[in-house]
Amino acid sequence: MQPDVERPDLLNLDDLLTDEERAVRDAVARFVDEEVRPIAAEHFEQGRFPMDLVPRLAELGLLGANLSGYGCPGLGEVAYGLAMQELERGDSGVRSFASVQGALAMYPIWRYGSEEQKARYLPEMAAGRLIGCFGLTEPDAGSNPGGMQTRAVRTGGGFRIDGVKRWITNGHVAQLAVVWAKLDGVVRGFLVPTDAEGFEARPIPHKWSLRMSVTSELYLEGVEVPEEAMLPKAEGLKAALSCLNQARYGIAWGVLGAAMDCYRTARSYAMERVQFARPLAGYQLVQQKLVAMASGIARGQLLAWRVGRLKEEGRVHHTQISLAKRENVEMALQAARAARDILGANGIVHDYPVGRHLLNLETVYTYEGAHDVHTLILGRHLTGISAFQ
Ligand code: TGC
Ligand code: FAD
Repeated sequence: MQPDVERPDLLNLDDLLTDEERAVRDAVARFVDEEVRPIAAEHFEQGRFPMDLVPRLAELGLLGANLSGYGCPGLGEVAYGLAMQELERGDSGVRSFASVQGALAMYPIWRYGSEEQKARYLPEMAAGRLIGCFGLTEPDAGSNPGGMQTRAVRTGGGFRIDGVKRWITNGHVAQLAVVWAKLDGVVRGFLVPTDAEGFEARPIPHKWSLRMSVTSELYLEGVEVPEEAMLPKAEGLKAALSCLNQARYGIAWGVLGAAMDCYRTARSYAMERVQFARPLAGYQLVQQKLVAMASGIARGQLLAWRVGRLKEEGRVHHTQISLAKRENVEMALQAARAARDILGANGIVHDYPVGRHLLNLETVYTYEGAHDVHTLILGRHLTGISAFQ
């Protein structure tokens, strides 16, 4: 069978998917083509997240999509990944919204919460009526979250939390913050309503990346929460890191969507744009760039698919997720740069999506573990020697 050069799918990987997975992908693709792509450039320029997409994401089952029970759809991991791919084909900010809501705010409750916490929050979050955020990073603790300064102390009926969290996606539109803080020196997770006294979320202005996404700083000054606000089963940094695996997995798929959009745009532009009496696509140097993009996407699709199947079998190791996040984000960033180049001056305007993807991917390269942090995670795995310090 002739491989699909337009999607692209050079290895006929479509054959590895079930009918249900293809149906999920195609439904999300339609939503993105009809409701996200037409508004993405304008929202990016204005630095606004389109909140009216939230009920639509919920209707499509994209909030907590791979979680089961409590109103969550229970999608398989590959179907979930394909949905993230399509969302990020629209914009990394839309994928980020779904990642944070599902993988970083709902997952810790689903995995580490009490029955009461799950029943109270998860159905509302899956329906998009309650937005969550995930506060791990601090001004002085980014790659090294173990160095966090946020502290919880026991009070008569619960805990008092003090600290600052920075770079928090959805922070000032969330009703619930999952805040990681040290209690007696041990990292614990707390469910903090954002209208609690002493809690304030401030937007981080002047971003030139992920502009179609809300990014905030969280201030907690003597915030009092009851005993039931602590996630009972989350003890130690390991619990917070396990949530990152969920989000990193979604990113490994998501960036394929950004790369595919860059490839498609560059390919069709190169076929039409004539310079020196031939279409750009007829020059060897341009073909080399298109081939590098399509080959990178094929490798990335295989990698994401394999990690997805391992995750479905409950056998995935977090270093395999690091491998997929690291490889695929770098591949997508290279694809976006090549596409920007092929479009010439047109690559720098929002009439085409490639510049927006390129700028977004600079954030994706850094968040959820900076590229080199994943290098060090994998280096430690290969050698048994930590090079973090
Ligand atoms: P380390 O000694 O390595 O680990 C402590 C314990 O945790 C275990 N562990 C993990 N468990 C599950 N999943 C993982 N990914 C894990 N990584 C480590 C580890 O085995 C150990 O267990 P045990 O039983 O021995 O106690 O801890 P460390 O302090 O040396 O830190 C390691 C390091 C650097 C890898 C970690 O801190 C790290 O991953 N740093 C990067 C921080 C990061 O990614 N932050 C992301 C914030 S959230 C975000 O960016 C959202 S963006 C929005 C979006 O997703 O769209
Ligand atoms: P640093 O840790 O200061 O790293 C800076 C550079 O130093 C990087 O290149 C890094 O690779 C390198 N470096 C660090 N340590 C080492 C080392 N040991 N050896 C070699 N090189 C090293 N966080 C959340 O908790 N929740 C969110 O919702 C969230 N959303 C985000 C949204 C956006 C738009 C952005 C930009 C960030 C978000 N983050 C969030 C924060 C993100 O996870 C951090 O930015 C990331 O973990 C890196 O931390 P840092 O920015 O402090 O960089």
